[in-house]
Amino acid sequence: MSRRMLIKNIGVLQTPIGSHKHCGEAQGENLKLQNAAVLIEDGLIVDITGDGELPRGAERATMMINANGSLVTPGLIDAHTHLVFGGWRQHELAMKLHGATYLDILAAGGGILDTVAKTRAASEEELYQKGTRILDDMLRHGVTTAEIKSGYGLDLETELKQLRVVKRLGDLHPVATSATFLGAHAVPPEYKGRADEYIEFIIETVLPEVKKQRLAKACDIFCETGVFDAAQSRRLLTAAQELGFRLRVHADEIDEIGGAALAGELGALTAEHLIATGEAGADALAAGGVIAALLPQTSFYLDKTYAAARMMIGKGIPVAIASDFNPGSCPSYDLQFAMTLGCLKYKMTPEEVLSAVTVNAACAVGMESRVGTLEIGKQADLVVWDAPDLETVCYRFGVNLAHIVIKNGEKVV
Ligand code: IZC
Ligand code: ZN
Repeated sequence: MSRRMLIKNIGVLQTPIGSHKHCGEAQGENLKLQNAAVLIEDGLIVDITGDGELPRGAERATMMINANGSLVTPGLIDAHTHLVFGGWRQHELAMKLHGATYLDILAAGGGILDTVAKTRAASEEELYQKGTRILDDMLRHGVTTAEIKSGYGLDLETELKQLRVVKRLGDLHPVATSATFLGAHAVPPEYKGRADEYIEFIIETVLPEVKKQRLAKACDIFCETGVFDAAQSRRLLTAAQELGFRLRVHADEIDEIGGAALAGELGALTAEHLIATGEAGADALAAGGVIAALLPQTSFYLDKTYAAARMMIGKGIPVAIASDFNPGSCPSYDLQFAMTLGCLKYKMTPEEVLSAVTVNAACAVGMESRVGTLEIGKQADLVVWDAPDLETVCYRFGVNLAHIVIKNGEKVV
């Protein structure tokens, strides 16, 4: 027998429409249905109605949810996280209070490298259990799909261990995962001062193994001062592209050293951060059809400026907003706070922000045919909010307003 769920008394159902990147004017185009209902069968949306009408077949629903006049949106998609890691880095707070910057801490062997040591030391089971708890809480906050990067192994064994954990989380947890190989996240201690040789090692040894074991669809690199320069990034990304990986780039997080320009030139799927990206870098992104995955909580936590989102939208670049959850530059996976910052700091409208955390984020993880919008035939991933409208979700902060979360047609929160 098929499973049928009816969600009724939806005050407003708000969603972007379509399975494509929303850019320019379309970034802010949302369908809004008042007094709506959604019928779900075997995990898929089979009907959506508005104006108080009920879908045909609603009476045969075996489960009913009364939204009591609340807002319903697609499940949120977090298109940039580093959520599988050992330990935390709370000791960096004191270093920051004494004036050390993110890159100072990394250059002194801490930061990412501190997490690398802790991730190498952690068992696969420990990482899995910790990842599960994090995903449980993300789900409670309305996130139904998450991209997860490796990059805290920086050796063959630990990178594969991290990616196996991502796969197991995706197989067993309600939150769907999309794995990204970020072996070029930092130069490991064994290769100190030999970044070119480390890039060579990744290309020759690690990338082919990740591909063979089908542990990631995308390859990413931290293109940044003191980490990997544009030439090294080009070498790795070109090799990855030849192996069939989609490309993502940590670009211009702190300094504009050519990451965005490279992402545009190579036609990367995404360029992420873009805090320091100027007009020329943005022009390259627009020309390459690259999604800008912006991470406002990181600007907040590093006390930096904010990416020029309005300039990018004006150039027709599709903007996604993600959390960047990681133990250093952003120890928060609160995508609702990122949405608030999207309005306040990027000057994006709530409608543009919704597209940024749903349809454009779905495109950024290559899952746009299944998730990211509420439409007939799409997976039933949605959030019933403890709010009457999207404005409320964007306006309030520091509280979790996700009330009921449905993943694949199952009530999971
Ligand atoms: O662990 O610091 N920026 N990678 C690039 C990060 C932040 C994560 C970290
Ligand atoms: Zn990141």
